[in-house]
Amino acid sequence: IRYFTAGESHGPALSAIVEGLPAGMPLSPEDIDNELARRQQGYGRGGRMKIETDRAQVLSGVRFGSTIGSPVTLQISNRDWQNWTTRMAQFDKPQEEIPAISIPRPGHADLTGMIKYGFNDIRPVIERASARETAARVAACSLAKTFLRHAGIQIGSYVSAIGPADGTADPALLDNLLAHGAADLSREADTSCVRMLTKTDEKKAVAAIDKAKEDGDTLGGIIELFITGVPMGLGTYVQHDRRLDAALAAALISIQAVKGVEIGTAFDNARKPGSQVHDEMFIAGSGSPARNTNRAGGLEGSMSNGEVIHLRAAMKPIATLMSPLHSFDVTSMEAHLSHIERSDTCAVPACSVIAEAVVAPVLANALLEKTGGDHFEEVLDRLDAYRKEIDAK
Ligand code: EPS
Repeated sequence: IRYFTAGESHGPALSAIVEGLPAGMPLSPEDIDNELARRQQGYGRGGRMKIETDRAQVLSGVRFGSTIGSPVTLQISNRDWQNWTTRMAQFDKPQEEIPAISIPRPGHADLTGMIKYGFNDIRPVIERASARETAARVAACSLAKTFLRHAGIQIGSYVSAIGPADGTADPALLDNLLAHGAADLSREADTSCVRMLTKTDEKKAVAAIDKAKEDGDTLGGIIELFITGVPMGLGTYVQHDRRLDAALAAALISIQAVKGVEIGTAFDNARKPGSQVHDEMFIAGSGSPARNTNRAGGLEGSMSNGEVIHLRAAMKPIATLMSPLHSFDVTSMEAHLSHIERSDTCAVPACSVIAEAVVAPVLANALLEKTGGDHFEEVLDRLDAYRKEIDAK
């Protein structure tokens, strides 16, 4: 499965082409649009989310509620486009001069982007560097997420920190929510406006966001991602570019503002001796191998090891500050406070939904590499046979 997205934040639409899904996979509009709606939630978003109601129009690759093996084209309209037809016109030159944005924001793509692409205006950089692009990605990846769900693989997440507000879940609560698959965890997190798991944590996070907004500041945070139902043996250690841990980390880092990824308790593990890190193996009463801990986060030798996959991602605070930082004007080369435009105070809850999305094609590809198959039933039959083979060992 591979996909591309296109579209500017304030252009007419975002689009995506997704190729490589097996034919015959059941797909409903809700499989895509529910993920788009989840991505739009979250306390701390700015005015834009009040304008948009993201829905994907399917332009190819689906017939009578099933994929047909050909590329799927998805399109999401930008409602805000109607306010930008002059500033973002594709061909018509504006009647009056549109002032260039010339003061780059520290932490954004602005300065390097304009120099690299030869612009004297930051606008074209903002338009594509914007996290609005993630709407197209979530739509594209929702197809892989649906594929995995049908294959018994569930992806879930919650937010464990927003700025200084810690919301790390109680391990027993987490185990409970993961017991029947990671989708339960996400359903629970979705009931909170910050996707945290207790009301006390939610309150602290909301207060932190309110304070940041009042100060003209922004907040980042930490996302916990869990994937359940992954059979042992997806990915491989035999070649660098087929390592599942590397591909999952790359997918998460590709999300705008994500700057750190951790697999299991990797950073904690680094400070401890091996005897306190590696997850010991036992033979359970049922006769199958079992572990009491999962510090490796479900990945050993760059392969899934049959345990729950646990990834953590760190999102930096958004770079557009209403109380701007020091910068300079690229036209006059004089010191100036950085450019301000409408933005979010915090987008960590949305980022957690995006994180769920972007890992889906990675896992779906690892699964397809194991099973092969052009038709969905063929894939499921082979997966079923593989699961039985593992269980029999
Ligand atoms: C974003 C800036 C804001 C966010 C946007 C990401 O948009 P605008 O400039 O239109 O106010 O709302 O996120 C989305 C539009 C979205 O759909 O998530 C940025 O600069 O990254």
